[in-house]
Amino acid sequence: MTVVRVEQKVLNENQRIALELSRRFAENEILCLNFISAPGSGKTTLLEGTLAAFRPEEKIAVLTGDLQTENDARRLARYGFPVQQIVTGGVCHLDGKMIERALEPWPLENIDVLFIENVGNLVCPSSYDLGEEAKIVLLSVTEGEDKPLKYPSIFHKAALLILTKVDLLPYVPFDMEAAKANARQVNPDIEILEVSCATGKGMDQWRAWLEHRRAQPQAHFAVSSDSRPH
Ligand SMILES: Nc1nc2c(ncn2[C@@H]2O[C@H](COP(=O)(O)OP(=O)(O)O)[C@@H](O)[C@H]2O)c(=O)[nH]1
Ligand SMILES: [Mg+2]
Repeated sequence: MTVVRVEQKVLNENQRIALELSRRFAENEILCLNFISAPGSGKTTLLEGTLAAFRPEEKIAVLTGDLQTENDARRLARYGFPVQQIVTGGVCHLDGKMIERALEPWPLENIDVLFIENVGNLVCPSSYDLGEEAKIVLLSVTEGEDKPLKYPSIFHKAALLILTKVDLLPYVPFDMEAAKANARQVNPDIEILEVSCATGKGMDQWRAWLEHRRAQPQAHFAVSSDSRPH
């Protein structure tokens, strides 16, 4: 019982910080997107493909979280936009405090789109809002179509599901229609895209989704009411 109470308190404190972050994002007209998936689903690769398509003068910034190493930040920094690695030192998710601290050196008026690559984990990051406009969940075709049912929380909260590595479909027994039906079972409103960074399939649709979201006025972030300790 004590453990549950402590975790709830940590989450409430995180929600307070997330609301403040979201207020600052809205004030500075920043579109902030929080990418969540299991390790290896293709978050960094998708972000690399995404950054490569922006003009150099665009105001894009990236925060990327990992338990250890700065590998992802090194990969992403090649595209010329500001990138910062958040090494959590073993913590399985990013939280609002980490984002606040990472943003300190960056003038927010110089950012139009902030991508956050969360720590590779399908469970913990879904409980920690970061003030983002939307969560995006990635599921690669090598992971199995049952994952939305096994890990419903993130599929429930995400605005967009990106099914990645679709170039591998001929080689793996992945039922695409079942995967989509499972995702819609936990979240009837979820948008779904199929993407391969290897072949470029679906990248135009992904960019169109992004530009559409950029064109929308930033809705003030609503703290999820069903945040629960994991
Ligand atoms: N075949 C294939 N492999 C991919 C694709 N996207 C990523 N990968 C590979 O999947 C592995 C993990 O990708 P990464 O972007 O590091 O995943 P992350 O841990 O979610 O950031 C790497 O070896 C990538 O080259 C894809 O579209 N097709
Ligand atoms: Mg990565």
